[in-house]
Amino acid sequence: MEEKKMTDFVDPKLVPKRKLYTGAEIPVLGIGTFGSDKYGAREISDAVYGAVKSGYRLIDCASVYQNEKEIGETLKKLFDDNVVTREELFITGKVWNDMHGDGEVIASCRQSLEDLGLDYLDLYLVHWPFPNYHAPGCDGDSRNTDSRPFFTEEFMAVWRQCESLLKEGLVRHIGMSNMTIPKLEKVLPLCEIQPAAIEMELHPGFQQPELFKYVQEKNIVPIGYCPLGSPSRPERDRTAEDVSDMELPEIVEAAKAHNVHPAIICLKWAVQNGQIPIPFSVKPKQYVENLRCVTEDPLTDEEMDKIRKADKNCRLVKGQVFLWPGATSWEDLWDLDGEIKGW
Ligand code: NAP
Ligand code: SBI
Repeated sequence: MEEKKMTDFVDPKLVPKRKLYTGAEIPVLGIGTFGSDKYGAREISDAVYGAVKSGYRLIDCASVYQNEKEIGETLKKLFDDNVVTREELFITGKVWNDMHGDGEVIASCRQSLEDLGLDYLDLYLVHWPFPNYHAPGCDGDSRNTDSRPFFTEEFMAVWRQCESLLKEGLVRHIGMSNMTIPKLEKVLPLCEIQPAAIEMELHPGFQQPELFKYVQEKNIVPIGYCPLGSPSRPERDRTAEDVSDMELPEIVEAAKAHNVHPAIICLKWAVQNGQIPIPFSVKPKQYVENLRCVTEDPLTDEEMDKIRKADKNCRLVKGQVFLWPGATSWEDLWDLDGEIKGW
């Protein structure tokens, strides 16, 4: 019994929290739920059960992951089994790119709430800042001719719906994902309700230092996706030049020094750097060690500094399937020269 306790459970009270600008608390690490076209809905919802039982309190969901119904069944079981109460969990949802129209954000959020069996979400994000759709599981070359670039007015129409969700009490915080500084400069002054959190790709090989600093200075909490460099990501999100974070010498060296898997170093670095990483795993050994690592044996300042210098500026989720007709490269999505590309 004692050994089971040691290996399978991390006391959630020992997991540090961060405060959102409302004063609400969010755990410094959560579990992702995107199966990368490799893991099915049932496998993921079972992992959510195991993860919450192990001490996780933050769950990163999205309608496009196509598993909210199964996760809803899991949540019901967790509540029925008295593992956790709704108020102890922090659940994020996201509106997908094909639901940006008039009333569609509200309809999509209501659908997610119904599927998840909840009456509110803790955080609701605009998944991508443009209304481009491609079918789940499509390949990297697929393009939708109806795709559109970012327009401030169109984004703000989406955001107004998020604001109304918050005013209605269906969500407690709202936020954005896959933003850039030029886009934030356009929209933040127009927000009646500021984003509480922004989800962005963050891992040792892609640290986005300018965007990260910008977001922190605005008192917005940065949630880091692909914190381990997403080793199981779909083929469409792979190129020959991509770095493998867990093989970076600085990560491997620290892993040896701490006698842990390189994944653990990526997560310790993320949390000590002020991010909220949301690593995915369906494997109990992995997801338990991922959570436990934030409660013990921190990296030294010297290790943190070495990892900071190991940044390769290597974006993994390039988003090329969202390109609009006339766009030339996935780089057009990310405003690299400070300008928002469009028609
Ligand atoms: P990730 O968390 O960086 O990588 C997940 C993979 O890492 C797992 O599938 C597993 O590979 C491996 N792993 C996990 N823990 C490990 C450990 N302790 N030791 C060794 N390997 C370990 O990448 P991700 O799933 O792409 O991203 C995480 C979450 O971020 C997603 O699930 C999703 O919720 C969110 N996300 C959001 C956006 C957005 O646009 N907002 C985009 C991407 C992702 P194996 O399965 O092969 O063991
Ligand atoms: C999907 F289900 C389909 C496409 C897709 O592309 C970019 C990466 C992403 C996302 O937006 N959020 C993820 O977790 N993965 C994704 C997911």
